[in-house]
Amino acid sequence: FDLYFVSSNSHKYKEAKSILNSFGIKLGFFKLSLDEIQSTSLKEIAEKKAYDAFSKCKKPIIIEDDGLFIDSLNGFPGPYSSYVFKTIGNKGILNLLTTKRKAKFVSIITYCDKKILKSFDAKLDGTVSKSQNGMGWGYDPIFIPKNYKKTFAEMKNKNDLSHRFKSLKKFSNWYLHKMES
Ligand code: ITT
Ligand code: NA
Repeated sequence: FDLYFVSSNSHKYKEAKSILNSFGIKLGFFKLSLDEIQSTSLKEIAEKKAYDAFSKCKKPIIIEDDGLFIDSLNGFPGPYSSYVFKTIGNKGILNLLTTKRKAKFVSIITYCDKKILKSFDAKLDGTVSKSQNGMGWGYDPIFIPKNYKKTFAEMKNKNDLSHRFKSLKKFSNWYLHKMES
């Protein structure tokens, strides 16, 4: 492989691999848990994570940092999405919400090699559903993208419209140009 995805989360890798494949990019996997600094900036977390990943793997890598930002909770869980999922989970999130349910998923992809550290971000607006629907990983059973009626977990085409699709699309445009020059 020319490019590796570094993450502890194989769900993220599977989706990233399939998305990048559709753009003609093959993606390997280093399953590693990376140190995450405590910061309110996803980009800062992502760039530190990417640098750490490159130092360990010594190959061109990408990492991804995501967050679910809920408007009525002032953006919580945001940068704490991974921890909040492991602690209170989807049930805990549903218990915190009343009528206002607007939320967004944010994805940052950071590329790192010997010379370059570069980030690509994207967001997807939506709402938090009233109950968990469908079988999926992470927040998939409670996130409904804007203009849709189903949760990510119930959709067949999540990978065609997700926050991950959008950030990887930006990344691949840049990456494919870079490989040509
Ligand atoms: P890394 O090792 O790559 O950091 P992680 O799972 O900790 O893996 P993040 O720090 O990016 O990943 O945490 C974001 C959390 O948000 C993640 O653990 C999921 O619970 C959730 N999440 C991110 N993208 C998601 C998606 O497409 N569908 C459902 N949940 C998602
Ligand atoms: Na993480």
